[in-house]
Amino acid sequence: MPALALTTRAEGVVFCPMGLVLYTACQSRGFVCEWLLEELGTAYEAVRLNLAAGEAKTPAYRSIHPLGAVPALVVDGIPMVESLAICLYLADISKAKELAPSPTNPERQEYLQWMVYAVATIEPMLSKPFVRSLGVEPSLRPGVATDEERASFASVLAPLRERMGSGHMLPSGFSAADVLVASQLYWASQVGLLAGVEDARDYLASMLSRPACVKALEHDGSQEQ
Ligand SMILES: N[C@@H](CCC(=O)N[C@@H](CS)C(=O)NCC(=O)O)C(=O)O
Repeated sequence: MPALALTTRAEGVVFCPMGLVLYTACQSRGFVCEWLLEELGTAYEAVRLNLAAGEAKTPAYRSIHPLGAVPALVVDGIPMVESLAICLYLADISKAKELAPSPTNPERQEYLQWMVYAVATIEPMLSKPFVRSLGVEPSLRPGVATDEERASFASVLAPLRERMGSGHMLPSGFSAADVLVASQLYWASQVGLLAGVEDARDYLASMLSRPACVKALEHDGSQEQ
């Protein structure tokens, strides 16, 4: 397969090398994929697109992500999109790190459940306060969520509280499910949705202190949009 050509703001044309290439943008869903890549400890290239400047809407990038959105992952020249699919894929190839239970492991069911729960059930609860927060000065964003939104958010977290209290989403310990759930909690904390949910805040603080997460967060804020 021929190498894909991409135009980026910084360098003009970039040819994707073989291996893992993550197309992302600062403060985007690409963060969760980058955190997982850091947990994997594998070599990867991150291409940071400036969404506001339209860098994701070029024909070249649309050959990777047809909607011109991030994230996208190119694996040995083959592109894939959707953050959840990318995370499921990365966790499955992380044999050495065991970030996902194998298909025959009894924990696989709960693992898949929390992976999907993070994106399909928790994430939609963030969207309204998040969109509202975009027009608000950063220091005031924690005040953006309404009482009703906070109460609804606490109710979708209720099934996770026992697991959060134990430190991990799976009984056996850290997995990609923690990365997915904690990423949603991280975004929720920015708009005040974790006010009063102490166990979620404690769990989030412990996840954010992981070296891989610290590194991904540094990258996530490394460029102004
Ligand atoms: N369901 C997709 C959503 C992708 C998405 O909407 N990404 C945003 C950034 S977080 C984006 O690229 N927005 C720019 C656009 O859609 O034009 C996923 O999880 O990957």
